[in-house]
Amino acid sequence: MYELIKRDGLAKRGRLHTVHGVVETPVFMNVGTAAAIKGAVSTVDLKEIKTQVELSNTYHLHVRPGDETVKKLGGIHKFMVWDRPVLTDSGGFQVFSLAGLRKIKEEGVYFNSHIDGRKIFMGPEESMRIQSNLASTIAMAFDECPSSVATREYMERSVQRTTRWLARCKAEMARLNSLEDTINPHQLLFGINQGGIYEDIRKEHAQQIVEMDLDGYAVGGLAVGESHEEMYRILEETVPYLPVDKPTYLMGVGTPANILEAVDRGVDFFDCVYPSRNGRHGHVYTNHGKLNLFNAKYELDSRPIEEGCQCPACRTYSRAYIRHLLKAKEMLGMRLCVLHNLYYYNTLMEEIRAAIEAGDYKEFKRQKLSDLANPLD
Ligand code: PRF
Ligand code: ZN
Repeated sequence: MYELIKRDGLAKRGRLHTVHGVVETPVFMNVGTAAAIKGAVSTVDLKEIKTQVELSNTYHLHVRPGDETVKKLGGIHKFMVWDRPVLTDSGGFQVFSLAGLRKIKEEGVYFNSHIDGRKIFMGPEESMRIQSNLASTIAMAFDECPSSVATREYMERSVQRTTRWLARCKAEMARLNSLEDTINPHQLLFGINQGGIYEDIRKEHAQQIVEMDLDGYAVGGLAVGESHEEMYRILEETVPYLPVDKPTYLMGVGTPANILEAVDRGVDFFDCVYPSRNGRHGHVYTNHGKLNLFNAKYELDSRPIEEGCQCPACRTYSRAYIRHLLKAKEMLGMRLCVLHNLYYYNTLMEEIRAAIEAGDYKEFKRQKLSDLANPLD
């Protein structure tokens, strides 16, 4: 059940009640593709860095260790020892971005595993069964994320197929949720809007999927190569057709600035690999932009990554020490950077929620964007 607590312009402050607890929105979900946040971050750490929702991938867990295995071990929550909400992406996007040779048919997608090359088929029913075995809190519909350079003709046919796939997802999810041995019979299903940069296709698709009355709606197919301005324009043309009284999720986005802009256009769920991937490369977020800790100017810098930050890295260690760890390829270096970055994102979302509650979002956004664009040193 989603509660819309407050609106400030188009920005939404909401609360999603689930069987695994409450999600305060806007929220940034922390990406743990294969049931692990890359960078040696444990689920004990996640609680300390204010993670609300962990995100895993159907495709990866199906390939390894196998969703049947996870089911035998009691589902993903027991498996990874995480009692808060988990969202699983459907596999559609990962198949398109990772798998080798693939063939898209009406029934689903035929592709080769990126681990051992073996042939795999995944369609809407398979994706729902895998996600039901994993027993995540929120399952995502099986969609096609067409290339950013897809023609209008391709996009139209792809989106129509994604709509037919969504109807199959909904029916299969209802069936699975009613079975005796389903671990989470309250699993939620979010639909995904597609349509690339074609506003009329986006709008028509949004209207069709909203009629299907799902638990939440995602905007997919963005941040796949189009400009930021184009992404903001598509959000302005699409989000108004999605229900305000359901979660609105922008998949795979993005930078702090992208999130600030998307919240202002009505989005309240996000996920992105940036904080963990950048952290593993020694790139750390601050309110005044990103720092590259490999830079020589931090060699004798005894300050924390960000003054005042209460994350496990900043409470204890200096830029100079973390830089040394990174250069010496000590795992702790990466780990501290990832912890800081996720804490930074999760704290940014906390500030966003407070600003919306205060009815002060526009001014908050203006100030944040201005700070982000002005490096301190
Ligand atoms: N579909 C799915 N997952 C996704 C996307 C999508 O379009 C994107 C696009 N940025 C990220 N993750 N299922
Ligand atoms: Zn920090």
